[in-house]
Amino acid sequence: MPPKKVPEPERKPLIGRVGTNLRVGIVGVPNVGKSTFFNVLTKSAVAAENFPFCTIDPNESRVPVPDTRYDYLCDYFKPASKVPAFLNVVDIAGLVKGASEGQGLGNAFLSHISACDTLFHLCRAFEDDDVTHVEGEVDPIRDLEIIGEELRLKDEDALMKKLENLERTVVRGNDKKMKPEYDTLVKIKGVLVDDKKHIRFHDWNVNEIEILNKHLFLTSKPAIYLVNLAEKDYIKKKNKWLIKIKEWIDKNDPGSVLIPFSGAFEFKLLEMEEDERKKYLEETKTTSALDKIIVQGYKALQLEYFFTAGHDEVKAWIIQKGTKAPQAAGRIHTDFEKGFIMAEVMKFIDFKEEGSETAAKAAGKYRQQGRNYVVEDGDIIFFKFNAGAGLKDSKKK
Ligand SMILES: Nc1nc2c(ncn2[C@@H]2O[C@H](COP(=O)(O)OP(=O)(O)OP(=O)(O)O)[C@@H](O)[C@H]2O)c(=O)[nH]1
Ligand SMILES: [Mg+2]
Repeated sequence: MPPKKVPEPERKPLIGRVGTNLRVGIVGVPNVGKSTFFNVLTKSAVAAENFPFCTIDPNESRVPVPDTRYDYLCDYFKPASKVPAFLNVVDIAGLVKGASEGQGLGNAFLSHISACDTLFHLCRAFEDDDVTHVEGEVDPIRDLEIIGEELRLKDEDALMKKLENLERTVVRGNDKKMKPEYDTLVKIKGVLVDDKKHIRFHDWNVNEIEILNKHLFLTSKPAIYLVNLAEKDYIKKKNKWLIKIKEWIDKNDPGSVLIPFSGAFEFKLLEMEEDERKKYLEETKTTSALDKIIVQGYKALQLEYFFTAGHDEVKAWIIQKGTKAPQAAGRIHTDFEKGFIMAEVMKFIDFKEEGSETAAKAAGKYRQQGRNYVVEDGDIIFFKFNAGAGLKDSKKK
């Protein structure tokens, strides 16, 4: 009898860790401005000095996700409590060639990368003779190749160990239960070792994703490329490396986002008083790149949020993309999920256009949704649930 075909669900599961407490890790070769970027992004003050391997242990911080919808809701309700969504960011030690074999700071920080879910690949495209480069000349393409290869080698190493173990039980021990996992790992080997490709560049099916998510390989994590430019290049939006990096991404990591920024420029802005900053941005006709970086990082983590909004509180509740209404309700309280009855959903744009909750309701734009409703980013929701002792809703009075 042929094996039963499992139908593909309408929505493929996401590749990566399950949960909402996900992190973006900043990776790159040493001394390219990772900690400086971390500091300006999270308004922290971790050591960022001019010597390679200044960072050893990872630093973690969180930064609010900028969102004009959230700002609008806060302005409208003037709530007593405001809780935006946050992006968790980790500053990791620099990686060098041979890191997967213990060079530089060795293998420890590869486990730090492993604890992250998306990577900000930071590369240096600014010239500054005073800032040491471990590989000599400034060459972001070479640096990207080094990082890509180290991550791939590390995965190869982990994969081969897992395969070796499974070979014992599946091939020699005839363990049927582990056969699908073994077969998937053999397929991963084809991509990672034979084709020398990163895992995420293959179209995996549902069953394979389940196995990938058990192992969380480094090269299955999505990436965003951040190019650190000199301030003057950032202002002019010109740098000889930008096109080359874009071409490299199109070839090696198609679909990934490239964002140019300048650590020096962002640092300068941070040091300025508000008025001074405004004037400087007008003069240079430039804006900070940080908001865009945060938003893109958040997207790459495949996280979204819905809002609960009222005079007590405006809050962004973080969910994974594709979350259905009862599970979204469960983010607020497990009782909301257990006793879920319905979600009353208003699109942000409808709320804004109609001008109030009542007007949106009158216009029929406050929709009642059931258990199968997939929550969309930016939905404003009130949940109705059964708390054992009758109907309740999530609206705070
Ligand atoms: N000119 C210039 N220098 C920068 C810029 N960003 C960082 N630097 C300098 O580069 C040096 C290294 O910066 P860090 O932020 O510590 O670099 P890192 O990548 O965290 O380094 P490791 O932790 O050692 O891997 C410091 O002297 C910074 O002041 C920049 O945008 N322009
Ligand atoms: Mg550092």
